[in-house]
This record gives sequence, C-alpha cells and structure tokens, in this order.
Amino acid sequence: MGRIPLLLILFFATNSSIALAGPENLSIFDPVSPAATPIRDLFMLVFGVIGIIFVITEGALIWSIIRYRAKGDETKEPPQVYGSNPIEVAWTVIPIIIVFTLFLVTTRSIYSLDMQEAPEGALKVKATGHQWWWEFEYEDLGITTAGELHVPEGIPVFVELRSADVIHSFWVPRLAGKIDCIPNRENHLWFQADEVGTWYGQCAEFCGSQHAKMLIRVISEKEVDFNSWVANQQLQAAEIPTEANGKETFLSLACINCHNIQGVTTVGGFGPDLTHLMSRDTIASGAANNSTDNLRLWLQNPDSIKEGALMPNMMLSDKEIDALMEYLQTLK
Ligand code: HEC
Ligand SMILES: [Cu+2]
Repeated sequence: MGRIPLLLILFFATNSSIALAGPENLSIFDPVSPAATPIRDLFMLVFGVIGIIFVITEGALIWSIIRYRAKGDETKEPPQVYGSNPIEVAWTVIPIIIVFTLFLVTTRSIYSLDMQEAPEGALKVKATGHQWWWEFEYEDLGITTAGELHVPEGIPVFVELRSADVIHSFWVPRLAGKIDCIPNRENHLWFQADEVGTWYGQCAEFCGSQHAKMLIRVISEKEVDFNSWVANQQLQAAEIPTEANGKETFLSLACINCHNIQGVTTVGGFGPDLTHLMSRDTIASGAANNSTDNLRLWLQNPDSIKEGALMPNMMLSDKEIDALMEYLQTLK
C-alpha cells in the first residue's frame, strides 16, 4: 500500500483539470495531436492494470480483516497453506507476465512516437531554449520569432530542439510528450495540432530562477491564416516615421547588442528578434500580455515582470521610453 492510494489521489487531482478545462488547459488527458494520444492511452492502460491489482489485493486484505477478526474463538483461524507449488508458481508467473506486457506496450509507444527525420510534408521548426524564453526559427521560411509558435492545423510539425545555455525541456502536454533541450545536442519531437486553437506549454526542466515564466504557446491556424502570418513575418521591419524618432533612440542604445530587427540591425541575437514584436500576444515568453502598459513596464525594468531576466534594467529616461515605445509599436 502507500504508493497506489497516492497515485489515485494524483490521478483525480490531475484529471479534474479536464472538468476545469479553462483557456490554459495543460492536461495530458485531453490530447489534440496524434503524438499525444498514445501517451494518454498508455497511461490509462497502466492505470487500469494497477487499478485492478489494487482492488484485488486491498479487497483481499479488507475481506480477511473482517472475516477473520479475532472473536475469542480460536477455531476460526484461517486455514494455513505452506509449500504449495501451484500457488508459489502462480504468484511468481502472473506478476512477471503483467510487468513484461506493460514493458512491451511501453516500448512500442516510445518507438512509435520517436522520429529522428522530418516526415514528408512536415513543417520544420528549430526551437531553442534560452534562460528564460523560447526562440523559434523556421529556417526554410526565413522567419525567427519568440515565445509563440504558429503552426498550420492538421500538418505534422517537426521540431529540432536545442539549448543556448542550460538544459530546458519543451512540453506542450496536449500536443506531444516532453523532450529535453540539451546544450550541444540536437533532439527532436513532432506533433500535429488537429484543431485550430492555442495550446499551452511550459519549460519542464528546472533551468534557473525564472523557469516557471518560460512558457510556450502553440497557435494552430487554418492553413490560409498560417500562410498570411508567414507572409507578414517574412517582411522586414516597416519603415514608419515616428514623431519622437524612436528608431534613432533604439539604434543609439545597447538594445542592438542583443536584439535583431530585420532590415535594421542584425548584430544582436542574444535576445528575442523584435522585427514583428507587435504580432505577438505576449512578451517575455508568455510572462505578460503584450499590452502597452506591460511593454512600458518591461522597458522601465524587466525585473518587474520577470525577476532576474537576462535583459538588464537600462535605466532609461521617460523620454527615451516614450520614443522606444513609439518605435516598437510600429513593429507589426
Ligand atoms: C543584454 C542584452 C539585452 C539588452 C541590452 C536589451 N535586451 Fe531586450 N531582451 C533581452 C532578453 C534576454 C530578453 C528576453 C527575456 C526573457 O523573456 O526572459 C529581452 C526581451 C525584450 C523584449 C520582449 C520581447 C519578446 O518578444 O518577448 C523587448 C520588447 C525588449 N527586450 C526590448 C529591448 C529594448 C528596447 C532594449 C534597449 C533599450 C533592450 N531590449 C535591451 C536582452 C536584452
Ligand atoms: Cu527552461
């Protein structure tokens, strides 16, 4: 006993998130991708088998406690069985068969999901974990973005996983299992979003103080919507003059050492590409909505949104922030 009741509690605790399925549903029991369904099915199978074992063993225990409770009548002791070969063989062989079957089914699931080469017609994306944000590069399409991964509905997506610093782990529970991003190594994962929607995920390997704010959003869209998103992302930054001439301010500050803006500056790369910043719903890998207030707060002091973020507090004056805000908001 001990382990199984705990599992039961855990099961109902995690499973209850189905009922509560809010916008940020992270339940592995609610897959929308053929790369996630086998994981749910395997869990259910293993859980079913151990559930039956639990009921049988605990049932036998409770039954014998009640049936053979001492009532001062020595003659009612349970019959003792010693050295019965058939019984010894049965309770050795049955567990071996159960464990072996579960082992085979598990290996089959692992192998069926493992994919080291992109399948025909897949969209290829390179996902790089940084402390504490995600970079997504669509090399074939010439797009670099951050925090939010756009994909077409119903098409397999083949993700190459890397890390720029420490070990991270890419996990979007409703789309696929989790796979680590390891420095100097390339791992792979695939998924296919069979519905239009936003699927939430999270770095699943403790990677430093702001690990919990290293979120992932996968946005699956109808193919036409995806294509128009691609067409916009492929454009260089629009040249829109602003009153306070924010572009000059941006170029005069250290921003350019860390951030790229296609068509403007490409010496950065340490921080997120800002070319189409305003096309994102969130900033800082989902740590805050991309609202005017939050963007401003971020420029004033990134720590107020993500304490310890690797973008320094630039001690900008209000005037500089006004100018930068104007400029950043042209980056659609
Ligand atoms: C030392 C490198 C560095 C400098 C200098 C820097 N940034 Fe950043 N910036 C980062 C990093 C790293 C992030 C991602 C932080 C995170 O999410 O954890 C970031 C995030 C951002 C974001 C949010 C982007 C997104 O999609 O989430 C904006 C906007 C931004 N920086 C603007 C600026 C501006 C404007 C300047 C200049 C005033 C600047 N940064 C200077 C490193 C830097
Ligand atoms: Cu991480």
